[in-house]
Amino acid sequence: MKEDELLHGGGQTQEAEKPLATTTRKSRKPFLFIGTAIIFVVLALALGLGLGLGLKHKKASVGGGHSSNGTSPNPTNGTGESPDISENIPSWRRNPLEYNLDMSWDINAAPTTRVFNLTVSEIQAAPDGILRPLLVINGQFPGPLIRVNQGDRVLINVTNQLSNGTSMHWHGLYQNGTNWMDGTVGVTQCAIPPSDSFLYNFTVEQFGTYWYHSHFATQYTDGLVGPFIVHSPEESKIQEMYDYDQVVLLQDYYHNLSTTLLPGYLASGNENAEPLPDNGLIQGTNFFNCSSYPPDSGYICDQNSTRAIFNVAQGKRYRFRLINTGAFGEFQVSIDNHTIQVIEADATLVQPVTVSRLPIHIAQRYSILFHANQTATNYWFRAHMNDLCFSAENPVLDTDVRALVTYTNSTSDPNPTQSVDWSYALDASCEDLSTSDLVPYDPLPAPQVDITYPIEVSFQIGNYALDRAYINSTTWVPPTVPTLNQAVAGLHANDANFSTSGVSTAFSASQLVVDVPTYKVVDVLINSLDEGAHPFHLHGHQFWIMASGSRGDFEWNSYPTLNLTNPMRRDTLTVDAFGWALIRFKADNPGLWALHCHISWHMEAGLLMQFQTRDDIMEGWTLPSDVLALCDAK
Ligand SMILES: *[C@@H]1O[C@H](CO)[C@@H](O)[C@H](O)[C@H]1NC(C)=O
Ligand SMILES: *[C@@H]1O[C@H](CO)[C@@H](O)[C@H](O)[C@H]1NC(C)=O
Ligand SMILES: *[C@@H]1O[C@H](CO)[C@@H](O)[C@H](O)[C@H]1NC(C)=O
Ligand SMILES: *[C@@H]1O[C@H](CO)[C@@H](O)[C@H](O)[C@H]1NC(C)=O
Ligand SMILES: *[C@@H]1O[C@H](CO)[C@@H](O)[C@H](O)[C@H]1NC(C)=O
Ligand SMILES: *[C@@H]1O[C@H](CO)[C@@H](O)[C@H](O)[C@H]1NC(C)=O
Ligand SMILES: *[C@@H]1O[C@H](CO)[C@@H](O)[C@H](O)[C@H]1NC(C)=O
Ligand SMILES: *[C@@H]1O[C@H](CO)[C@@H](O)[C@H](O)[C@H]1NC(C)=O
Ligand SMILES: *[C@@H]1O[C@H](CO)[C@@H](O)[C@H](O)[C@H]1NC(C)=O
Ligand SMILES: *[C@@H]1O[C@H](CO)[C@@H](O)[C@H](O)[C@H]1NC(C)=O
Ligand SMILES: *[C@@H]1O[C@H](CO)[C@@H](O)[C@H](O)[C@H]1NC(C)=O
Ligand SMILES: *[C@@H]1O[C@H](CO)[C@@H](O)[C@H](O)[C@H]1NC(C)=O
Ligand SMILES: [Cu+2]
Repeated sequence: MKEDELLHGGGQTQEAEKPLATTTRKSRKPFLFIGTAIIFVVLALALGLGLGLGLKHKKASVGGGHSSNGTSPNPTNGTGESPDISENIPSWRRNPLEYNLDMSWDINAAPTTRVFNLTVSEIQAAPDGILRPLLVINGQFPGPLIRVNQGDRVLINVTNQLSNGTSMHWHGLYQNGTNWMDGTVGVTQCAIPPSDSFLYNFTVEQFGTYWYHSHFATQYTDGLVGPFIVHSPEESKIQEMYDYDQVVLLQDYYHNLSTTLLPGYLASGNENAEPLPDNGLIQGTNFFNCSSYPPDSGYICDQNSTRAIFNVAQGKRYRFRLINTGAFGEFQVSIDNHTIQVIEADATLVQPVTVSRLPIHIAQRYSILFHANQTATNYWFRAHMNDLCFSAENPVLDTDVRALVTYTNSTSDPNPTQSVDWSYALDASCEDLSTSDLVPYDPLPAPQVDITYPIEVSFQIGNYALDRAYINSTTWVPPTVPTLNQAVAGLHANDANFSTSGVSTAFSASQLVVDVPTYKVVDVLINSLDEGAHPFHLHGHQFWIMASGSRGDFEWNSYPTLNLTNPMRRDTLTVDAFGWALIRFKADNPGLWALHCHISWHMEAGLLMQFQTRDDIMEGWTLPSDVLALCDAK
């Protein structure tokens, strides 16, 4: 099948593919297939229950005196009164069943080309009951599941129906040899202009849990996020550990467009007071108490939103692939009465580690396993938003973000004596799970270091100065011409400024670009002088975490004795408040790669630097004409 035909509907599409039996699990297949149809992990929304049970659906400005606020719809106690959910899901809400990963997917299928269309537009929608402008993909929120196998080529046609530019970044994927498909506006591409489209075309060399999001200013915060799951034959070794596989999106959530909130945040004299989330969502939904806002707030609020529901069957084992697609808030995840086992962090399989509560910061992913072996009733799945790391309190925010885990297909709130939260205190800090707890399942020794680049992270807010973030003395502002385009042109022209070693002098003052000699092993010592925790993400690589600490400084004396055997490797690491981290990567992937804080507000405030690697390969590149053409539009 030609790619052109695939693209234009001539052939098999993602949806049209028949699920094939995998070779590794043949004996269980028929059971699983039926199971998927009948007792599967339904992640059903309780939408429509209200209709069935006579809840009032008054539309009013908030504070209109609704009596049902913040609680689940009336209990059905498993009597099956809820109407078919698909008929009651508002058209803008993605059916969460789409995030239920059918276990009959063929992880051993030969590499193929898979085609997706992502059309981005702006609508009015109310994910938690409050109506707001929301950016959606293919008309729905959150974004569609992208599911492929390792080795597949993907063709993803992103069409922009917004009045602003957009882009899409494939978080965690290497893009080895296709740096211009990385989706990072100002680094690897110009924004896709309104009414235009761009075809992302790359092969997927890794496997595990990834996600995609707009990488244009703070835009993803307004709805442009979705899961990107890659399977592999290598997964057979862990598939034995679970019966069902489920994507779970967690995110903090604002009732206003990020572009509305941004000017206040960046305003002069603002002491880095980030906009505070108004709510948290699981699978793009949650309740919100309409009466939290005064009647004259101007918000339109319907007290008919809902929670995510996970149906489980007694005795079955579940894999939940948690993805924090939020802007600012860390979550601490737990399931009442059930311990959870962590088996994957940022697409690195890890030796199972049992925890009761798991911290997950912005852009990180964890796969957790749990066994539905408790008394068959309802329990809370908790994603506690850690507001202790916020600069202030938002009175309307309920940090206790929950979904329902039900053994009995009922939507009643759990009985508080039966569903009991873990007594361990919530973390007061926003630290990651200790790296000593995370041991990669497939060992990979860290190579010896060649070059070390220390960097300092700070926020500088003076009188009358804008609130800007700095790496050393640079605060990033996206350039009109992406640094990749500049570098390729400069290398072609044999401009020596573009093939230096160390901090590059070829770019403008708002670009901190470190040009790394080919194949060198690089350590970056991130030293934070800031009072907040920052989840740092490196594009195009997984890094080894060589050492990290809260407070204090890296002990240079310890450098020769760092553990090289099998340190944890991932793509997003939280650097603690006033803390530091030493991360290591091999400069073998050609291109311009961003290293940035993934908190939307901080990146927009300038917390981004770049590495330029493999000049030897880049000097032979000619950027595709469609990539260059993005910069021609006005
Ligand atoms: C993508 O959209 C094109 C029209 O632009 C359509 O022909 C094609 O079938 C779509 N492909 C998929 C996988 O949805
Ligand atoms: C509903 O909101 C009202 C007004 O804020 C409050 O008094 C009441 O306790 C809330 N009820 C529930 C169940 O949260
Ligand atoms: C379940 O529903 C039945 C019928 O409405 C009711 O009699 C019973 O009390 C309910 N049980 C619970 C635990 O709510
Ligand atoms: C849960 O109940 C609803 C309503 O009766 C029914 O449509 C659905 O099939 C049930 N789901 C499971 C997993 O039993
Ligand atoms: C992408 O989709 C748009 C809108 O349907 C279409 O005009 C364009 O031709 C598509 N691009 C490719 C490469 O198929
Ligand atoms: C995708 O990229 C490959 C490799 O560069 C190329 O051969 C192919 O023609 C591209 N496909 C489309 C539809 O542009
Ligand atoms: C588009 O960009 C402008 C300028 O930054 C901003 O005011 C507006 O809110 C943006 N629209 C959306 C939907 O983000
Ligand atoms: C809530 O009620 C409003 C007004 O009746 C309706 O437009 C909206 O679709 C409902 N939302 C949900 C999630 O059911
Ligand atoms: C439930 O499953 C967990 C994880 O497999 C196990 O540690 C625990 O002992 C089981 N508990 C019961 C009551 O079977
Ligand atoms: C959940 O755990 C609590 C505390 O250990 C216990 O009291 C309760 O009975 C458990 N719930 C069920 C349904 O077994
Ligand atoms: C950042 O600043 C520190 C302290 O001045 C310096 O040692 C380091 O070399 C600088 N790093 C870069 C990448 O410029
Ligand atoms: C990227 O490809 C180059 C060959 O061009 C190879 O040497 C390198 O190991 C690859 N890096 C990754 C991270 O796959
Ligand atoms: Cu940050």
